[in-house]
Amino acid sequence: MKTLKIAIQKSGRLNEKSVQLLKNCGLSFENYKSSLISTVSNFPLEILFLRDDDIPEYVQDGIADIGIAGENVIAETGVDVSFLQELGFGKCTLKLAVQNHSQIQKISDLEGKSIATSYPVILKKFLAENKVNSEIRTISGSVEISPGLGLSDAIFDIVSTGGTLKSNGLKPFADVMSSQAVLIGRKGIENDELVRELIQRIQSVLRARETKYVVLNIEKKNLPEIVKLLPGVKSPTVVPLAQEGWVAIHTVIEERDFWEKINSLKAVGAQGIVVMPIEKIIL
Ligand code: PRT
Ligand code: ZN
Repeated sequence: MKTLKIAIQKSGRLNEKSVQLLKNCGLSFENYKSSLISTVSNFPLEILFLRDDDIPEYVQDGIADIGIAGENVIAETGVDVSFLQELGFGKCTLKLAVQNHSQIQKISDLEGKSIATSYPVILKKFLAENKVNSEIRTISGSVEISPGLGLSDAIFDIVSTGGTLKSNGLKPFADVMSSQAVLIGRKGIENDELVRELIQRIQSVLRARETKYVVLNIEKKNLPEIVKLLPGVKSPTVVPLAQEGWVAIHTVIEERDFWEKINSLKAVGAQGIVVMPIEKIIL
């Protein structure tokens, strides 16, 4: 039987969540920090642990069939791959930033200035789209210290909390690209049966992440009010309680309007509300 190969980051910001996602998909494997390859025992899959920068090209060239990488790295390497699934972690934004006291306030102010970055390809494209000519200084790390050292007038870098910019006396002034971790595949691999199976499993894990399983007790006479509040995928499950006139309701609530929903459920008499995480939702 054919074995699929997936490339994930060996260590760094995407490693833990990539490993966790695969484990939540029911895949069994040893996560040896020292080895480059791990074999999944209950699915025809091999996991290659690589530097994130190498993953897009390895996938494009077929060394791995699929891979998990940040959209920023995929855009920077300019590969031709299929986007299979957004994964909702590793979220960040590529921003232009300058020193707090800088005169540069808008993109056109960058004309003739120098910008330090580890993402020259994305930056070059952005500047061309905005018809601005700047000098791009490519450096591989610690981009944020470059203006303070007098090495550049601005920087173009990844920002998530903004803490690093702040502690280096920098302020962002333009968002260029938002990014998250995505599952990519070699062109055409999306039709592969094993890949389709894996994507389905990933989607069921992602869906579950956005929802909570809720059990609550309610007087039977309040049932119509409650059902109105819980449109859900299907009607909620209603289970009679030993106490006459009372029922328990089992339902699924979306994380994003969770507190609002819980408060309105309480307002119509819901009691003993128990909230549980959901592992998978298979449609
Ligand atoms: O060793 P390897 O090459 O595999 O890893 P790496 O060191 O190149 O990458 P790594 O692990 O730092 O990041 C992997 C991916 O995580 C990136 O390509 C992004 O897609 C994503 N990501 C999400 C981030 C951040 N958030 C992030 N904050 N990557 C880097 N950062 C940096 C940022 O550059 C800044 O210097 O973290 C610093 C702190 O950011 P603030 O704004 O939270 O202070
Ligand atoms: Zn890297």
